[in-house]
Amino acid sequence: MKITDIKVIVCSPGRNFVTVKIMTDEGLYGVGDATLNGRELAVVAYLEEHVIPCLIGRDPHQIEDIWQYLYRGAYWRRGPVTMCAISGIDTALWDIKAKAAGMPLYQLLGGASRDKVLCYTHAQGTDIAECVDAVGAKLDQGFKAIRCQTGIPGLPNVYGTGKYAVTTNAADDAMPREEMWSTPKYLNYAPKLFEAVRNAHGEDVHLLHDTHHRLTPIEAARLGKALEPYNLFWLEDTVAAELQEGFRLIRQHTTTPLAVGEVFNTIWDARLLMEEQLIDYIRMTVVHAGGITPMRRVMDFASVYGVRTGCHGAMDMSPICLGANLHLDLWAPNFGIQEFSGYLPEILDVFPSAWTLNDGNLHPGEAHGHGVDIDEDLAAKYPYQRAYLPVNRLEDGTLWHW
Ligand code: GCO
Ligand code: MG
Repeated sequence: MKITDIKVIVCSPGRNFVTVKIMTDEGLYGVGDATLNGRELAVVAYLEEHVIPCLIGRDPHQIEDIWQYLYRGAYWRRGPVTMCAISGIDTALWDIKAKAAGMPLYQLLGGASRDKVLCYTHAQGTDIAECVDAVGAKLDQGFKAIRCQTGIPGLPNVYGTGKYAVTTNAADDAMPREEMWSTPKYLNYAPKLFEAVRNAHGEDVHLLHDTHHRLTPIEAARLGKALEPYNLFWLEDTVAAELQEGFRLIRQHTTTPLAVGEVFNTIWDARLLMEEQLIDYIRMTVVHAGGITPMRRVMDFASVYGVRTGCHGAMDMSPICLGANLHLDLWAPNFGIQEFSGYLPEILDVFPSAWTLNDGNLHPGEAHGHGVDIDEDLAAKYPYQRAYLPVNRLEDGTLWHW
């Protein structure tokens, strides 16, 4: 088999997506997600100018060699733009291989280790009462695990809450919006949220929380300790992800399980965290990690240290990325949970998907390949819109982690 053509399709059905489509001389094609939220066109240029010309005529079955060629061969390794581009290619190649084999992708990975994939969804409110109600609504929909985020008195527009909770491209995102942050206000308020949610909804639901890299290690340690009575499934992204050593201090002080890694893009970003068992869940995901080939390695490496998986799955990972993640989730012996924030209906129309959601669990489906496609005609009706993630400042104006 030979690669005859590779297209990069950019569309914005409510938010921007970059999709790679690889065609072959045998008529089989595969698709992969290459979306990097807020930096989409940098990945498009990387693919069109530097990757695609090298792959025309190559055998699409040589997934490992193509991955090494694009990663090692570039000399300039790592980084989100590079790794999203490689991921688009790698995911499309696995899609082709599984279609050629006449199997759903999880069979090629080693088969299913479970019947269904537990997922967590999001509940948020501008205040605690609203978030408690939102948790109730998600429980009514059948979800078993719920990430809770609330606005904080005195701080407008806190991440994951209010108007900006749904990660669509809002009209006012054409330039970076500014949010405001205060760690003291947050640390005093966050435990009250979980006290209220447990009081209202009991002990059975798994509760998660995301701090979006905004704390220092000792602040994260304090928060983890304060949340212990509420028995969280995980506390996510407490400190800046670059500071792997910072987790040593957090770990010494709290038994709240820790998750990190949505911004990592290679296994080396998480090596120390896993080797020293400083985390419980690794949040890396197919699109930002460079594809299925390296994600399988991350998952295997994590399993050696008792670390479980918790793939990032917000709406800016396209349904293709979710589909690919779900095949890995169904296979991985050390699977933990899959994030699922859901999609707008127009996104699901553009990306016809074999995966299903039932009673708080996902399944990748039995379609050959990874089971997600792109409707190119429909995609063309939703042109790209420049959109940024927000930036964050402390109350005195200091630029802070977002
Ligand atoms: C999550 C994430 C997202 C990210 C978003 C950035 O845990 O789902 O923190 O909300 O902010 O994916 O593009
Ligand atoms: Mg997060």
